[in-house]
Amino acid sequence: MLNDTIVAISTALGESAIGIIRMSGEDAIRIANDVFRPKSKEKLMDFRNKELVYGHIYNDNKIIDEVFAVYMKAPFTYTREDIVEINCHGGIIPLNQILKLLMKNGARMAEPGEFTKRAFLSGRLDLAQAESVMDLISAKTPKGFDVAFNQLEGRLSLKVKEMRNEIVTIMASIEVGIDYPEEDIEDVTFDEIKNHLESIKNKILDLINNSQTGKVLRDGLNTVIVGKPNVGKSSLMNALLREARAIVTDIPGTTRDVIEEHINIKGIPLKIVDTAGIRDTDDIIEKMGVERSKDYFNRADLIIFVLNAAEELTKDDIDIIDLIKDRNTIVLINKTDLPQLIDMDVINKYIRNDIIIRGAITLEHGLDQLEDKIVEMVYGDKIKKINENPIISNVRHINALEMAYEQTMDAIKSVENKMPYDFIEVDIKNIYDYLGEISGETIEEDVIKKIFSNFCLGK
Ligand SMILES: Nc1nc2c(ncn2[C@@H]2O[C@H](COP(=O)(O)OP(=O)(O)OP(=O)(O)O)[C@@H](O)[C@H]2O)c(=O)[nH]1
Ligand SMILES: [Mg+2]
Repeated sequence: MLNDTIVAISTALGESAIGIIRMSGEDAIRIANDVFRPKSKEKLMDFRNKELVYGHIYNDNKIIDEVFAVYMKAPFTYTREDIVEINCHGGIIPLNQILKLLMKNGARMAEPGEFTKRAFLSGRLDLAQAESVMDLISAKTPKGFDVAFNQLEGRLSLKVKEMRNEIVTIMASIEVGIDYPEEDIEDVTFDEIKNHLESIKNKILDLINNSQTGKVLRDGLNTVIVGKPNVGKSSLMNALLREARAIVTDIPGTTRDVIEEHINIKGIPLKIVDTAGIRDTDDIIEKMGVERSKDYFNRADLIIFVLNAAEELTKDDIDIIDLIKDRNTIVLINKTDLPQLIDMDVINKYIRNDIIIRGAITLEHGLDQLEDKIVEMVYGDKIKKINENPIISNVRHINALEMAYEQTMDAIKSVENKMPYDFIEVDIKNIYDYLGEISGETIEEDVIKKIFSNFCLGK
């Protein structure tokens, strides 16, 4: 199917000033010459490569629209094929009429992602880069866009290529071992292989560690505010949102249901959830709220646990402390503007000092520190490493890296146990293949199909 000429509307349908129709393939220029009449010369192909040309689209002798057309000659185009783009008026009628006309003249309607798929199949982009195109388009935050853009530029691909080259080197050492078994080079070779494998293992691990950040930058950090009733959870939600979203009263048990909102804190997208205060209660509605709180709590990436400084710790607090023990948590000790009754000695017994923030949310005290803490939680001490390494957010890439990591551990074990060379070689070949899945060098046809079918039409 690679030889036919495909066409699609590449801009969003609606009422916009301009809409773009893109056509790619051998017949693109022939079809364009049939329907487009430039104002100043005979045909589109009489103009310079990539020159924007003014004229009209004709169906037989009837003008359909006034447009600009551009001819991009292969091979220096997105698909590496001849491409013609037509900029027409952005309404549904002109776009659809021109699309139909081009199809009548021999173009086929493109499948979703087919332009990018051709870019991949022609070697213009590798698979990771092709996938980033979609992430670029669907990015919801500037940081998410940056991550995708870096990937399009090929930073991940380069890293994968480096590792695969290193594996080729290891394979060469193994071949030496296999080819000259009688020589006394065994120990040297084993050491050498192990060093290389360790280095690869660390590189893969760095990438995997960054992927958590990548996921957050793409989907938002799932943050849940918990605490017993009346400690100031809804007040915190409102303060972070900078609007009075949740109802705040001095009656414990005010929030009965969960409230979700999306916010951006210092460049990090958060999905923030205010929950019903967790306590033992007989009120049936409140009880349901408490159950839902626990549900959200279990799925959170980050928990903000709020305590009231103006009260002694209660059993409800201790119960929650128990729940958050192994979780990613920030503890806000709120209402520090009131006389303090909370016993810090007890708190310090249960909670690490570096995750505690003190403040008075109604006075906006501590809000800034809390926001900084959230940023720190996301980037952690990885800030430097993140800059050195590409951030990965694509689940398929993360899975491939995790498989490659497992295989590397297996290979290291085999080397340590001085297993036969051909045995070790199998593990190492697997690492090579899993890494190759990221760039698309070792991947099944149907996986590729599935990836591109998730694209939008016209991309
Ligand atoms: N003095 C003082 N009062 C505060 C502070 N933060 C919240 N409050 C008050 O505490 C009361 C309860 O606040 P909420 O934000 O409704 O508490 P909540 O944790 O959402 O309570 P539930 O929804 O019942 O679980 C309100 O009267 C707030 O004005 C603070 O920092 N200082
Ligand atoms: Mg509330």
